[in-house]
Amino acid sequence: MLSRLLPIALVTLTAIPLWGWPARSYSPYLDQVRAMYPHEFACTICHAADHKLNRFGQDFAKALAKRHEPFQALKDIEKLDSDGDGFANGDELRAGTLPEDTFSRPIKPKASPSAPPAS
Ligand SMILES: [Ca+2]
Repeated sequence: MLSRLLPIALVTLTAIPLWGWPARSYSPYLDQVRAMYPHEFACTICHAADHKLNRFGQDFAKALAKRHEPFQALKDIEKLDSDGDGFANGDELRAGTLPEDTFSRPIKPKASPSAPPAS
């Protein structure tokens, strides 16, 4: 029985890569971003479609080269505005918007009418 199932198992396991096993990448830097900011960011936070670093990724890489520690490198670039949209990277990361995408911005809170003074 085992001798009959073994070839089937081998063919099945061999064919999995051909059918496209779900692609996953791993980055300790992405883990650090997710640990510091409460949003499910993806690899695209630092990488463009061609896998090259985007502007935010380049700023992070420069900071990491100086600090050699992802937590401090992210803290160092929180005040930068990598995409030039007028919002600091840290504000974008906390809001869940993309610090490398000019069209992804935090929503500004609407001005609320001031409460009448207490009498
Ligand atoms: Ca942005």
